[in-house]
Amino acid sequence: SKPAEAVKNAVKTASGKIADALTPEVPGAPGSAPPTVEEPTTPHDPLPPKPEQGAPRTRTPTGAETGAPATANGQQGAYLTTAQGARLRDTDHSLKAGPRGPVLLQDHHLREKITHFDHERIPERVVHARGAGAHGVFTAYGTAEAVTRAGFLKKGRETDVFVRFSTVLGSRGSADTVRDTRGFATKFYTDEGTFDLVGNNMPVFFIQDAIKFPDIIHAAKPHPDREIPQAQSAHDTFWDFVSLHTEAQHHTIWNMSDRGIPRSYRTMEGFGVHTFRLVNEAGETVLVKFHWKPKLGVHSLTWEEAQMLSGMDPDFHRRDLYDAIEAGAYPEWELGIQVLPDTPEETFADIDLLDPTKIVPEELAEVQPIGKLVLNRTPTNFFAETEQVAFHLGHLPPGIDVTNDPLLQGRLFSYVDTQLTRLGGPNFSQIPINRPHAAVNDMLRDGFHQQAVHAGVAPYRPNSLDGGNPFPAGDDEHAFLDVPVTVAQAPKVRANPASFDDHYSQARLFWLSMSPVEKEHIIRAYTFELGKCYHQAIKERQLQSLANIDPVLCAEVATGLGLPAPQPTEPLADVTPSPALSQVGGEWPSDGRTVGIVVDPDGDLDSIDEVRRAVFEAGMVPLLIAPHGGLVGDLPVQRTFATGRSVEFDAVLLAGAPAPAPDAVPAPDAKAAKAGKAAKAGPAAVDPRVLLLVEECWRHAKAIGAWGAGVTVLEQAGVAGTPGIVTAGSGAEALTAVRQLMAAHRVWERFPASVA
Ligand code: HDD
Repeated sequence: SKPAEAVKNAVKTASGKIADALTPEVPGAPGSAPPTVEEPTTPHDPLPPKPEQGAPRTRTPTGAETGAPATANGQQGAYLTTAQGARLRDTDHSLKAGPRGPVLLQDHHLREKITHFDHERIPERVVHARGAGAHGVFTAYGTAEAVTRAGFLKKGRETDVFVRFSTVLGSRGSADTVRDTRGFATKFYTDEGTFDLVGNNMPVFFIQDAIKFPDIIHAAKPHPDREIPQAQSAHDTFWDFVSLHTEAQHHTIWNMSDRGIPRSYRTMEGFGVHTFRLVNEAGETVLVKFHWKPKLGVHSLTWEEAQMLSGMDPDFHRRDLYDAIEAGAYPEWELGIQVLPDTPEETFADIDLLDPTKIVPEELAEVQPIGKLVLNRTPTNFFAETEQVAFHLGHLPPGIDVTNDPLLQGRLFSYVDTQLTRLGGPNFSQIPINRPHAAVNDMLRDGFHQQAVHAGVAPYRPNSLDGGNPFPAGDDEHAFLDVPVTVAQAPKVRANPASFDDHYSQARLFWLSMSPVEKEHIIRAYTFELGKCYHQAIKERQLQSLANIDPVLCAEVATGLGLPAPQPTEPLADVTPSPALSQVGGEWPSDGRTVGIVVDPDGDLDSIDEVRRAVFEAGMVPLLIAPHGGLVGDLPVQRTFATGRSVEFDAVLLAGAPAPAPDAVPAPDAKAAKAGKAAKAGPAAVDPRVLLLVEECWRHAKAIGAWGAGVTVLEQAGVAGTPGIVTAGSGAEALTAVRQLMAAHRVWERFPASVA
């Protein structure tokens, strides 16, 4: 390696002597001696992984650092300094010519502080701007080993992950509980390279070809003139597009269903949407669809709860995710795959697997669990992690490959492209949250925000000057395999396969798979959203699509809109419902759910602590609600009648009947008395805010339990004796009965259902 050494030394000593030093020694240079080193053919002296490739720093739910460096909080000492490390005496006063004088331009600290602040914001994501993230671990069951060579899916392998959940339409500051699709993007930091599964909580998409993504998003985002409405699909441009562009109808009915308003990120399913191709050690392939199944079941808010929460707690989902993890109620999902044969037609049971507006019903191809995801760490810094994380469908490990789904193909371009402006250049994979946990040895160099100090002189191949590094990996060295799928000889066209023309059969399948109460919710959602449109022609056009999905659905929505229901323009598809699509039915764990306990400070407080502990021991969050903050007895109050509202709780226990506050708005009876009418004799008045809480919980089909004086509240609210209302002899009994009701998520029979 002498000549190479000589070149390096020459460069180092530099200053005019380089040419002299180079001439006689460069191998192959005219007049030089024949080369003494052979062209390297095997890897040796590989460059070590770059120092900054370590895992992003994390901490446990209690805030303790996990293996973090000494600079864990991003700061390196006790004293305030400038960005250059000079200690500062004062950061509260600009440098002035005297206390009353003008500010001096020479104040470099003032300018550094304000300039940095001026540039603190980066562009929000063009879609999925509003999100919340968490770290976790994925453990493989090994059940996928037969169909994929992916190392992280081998039995028992544990892989660090970061998940970002999101809404699609709203801006960064918009409310969490709007009616929308939710993003479910997972970054697996596998030791064979990062794998991003960038999915949604719905298994289908509005469009079949990525070229239409700007169209659907322009239609769904706020109107360009007034920039309203924020984070809503209930407006003319959205319904204009989806009623004209009927391939969107399947995704749209999912949005109008309860799936559009999840109770929590923890209670959402996730879907990879597209069909992917897996390849095993033998080179054999299968087609798969990815599913995330939440341990807690799939649950939603009611529309009224969602609307109230948008005002009362716009951060409801973000808070819920954070609080659950901090409380140790770690959210869990199983990752599953539907395994489908890789045939030349790329269809299964006549379903075109390249059409992202179609599902494969689970009854036709079972979802087989292949691993478990546990989210167990909250981010340390929202911007550094949740905002700067960058997902991309092309981040694939060996064993997982893409298909020709035209939506997927366009996404392969879009995700890297968008980061160039959002994260300021091509080096976004060096941002801590995006760093692979596998060793990186690329030949990518320079660019905005380059963090690495690359050694070596030869970021090209082939080379001899860096010992031939980096070397391509062979098949047995975990190299990525582009599956050599045969590409059919066909003319170059801008066209879809004929099977993509079926726009209604699976929307109808979805509708017919719903329980009566879910159908009722869908009818109400369409009626609300179309009712918010101004253009009559748009409503009529959408009713036409509903008629093609199902005449009953169409008739009910038409009634709500006060319009005639049109006849179908195409024969109704003959479909077999898929019970797996319904959320109603089954029993689910109550981990991390919230139980409000209403107490009367002047009432019987004996069993309150015991009930509170029992709620906690059942893995749920007890929140004491009282007329005032501070303590009731010796128990801390978490919510007052001013700060607590029904929508925050999954169930309510009434331990007492608090009297109205002395300065409260008079109760209806008192008003009657004032008007000279006789007030009805009855039990002592209850604070109207407690009655409101009970009425709302009842309307939202939540379990309510009462004992002792609490029973009076049920009577005064007029809900005693109705389904899902428990009157018990003790707090312990009430909690047991309420927990049983909570297992079904809601007291479903309380919802009206006009459609069978
Ligand atoms: Fe997308 C973000 C999911 C189609 C272009 N998409 C984004 C995110 C999710 C999805 C979850 C947020 C990632 C994060 O948290 O950072 N997108 C989907 C799904 C689709 C889909 C499930 C269909 C099956 N997307 C889609 C198409 C295009 C894009 C067809 C463009 C042709 N998506 C983007 C984007 C975003 C994005 C503009 C915005 C921010 C980002 O990528 O990093 O590139």
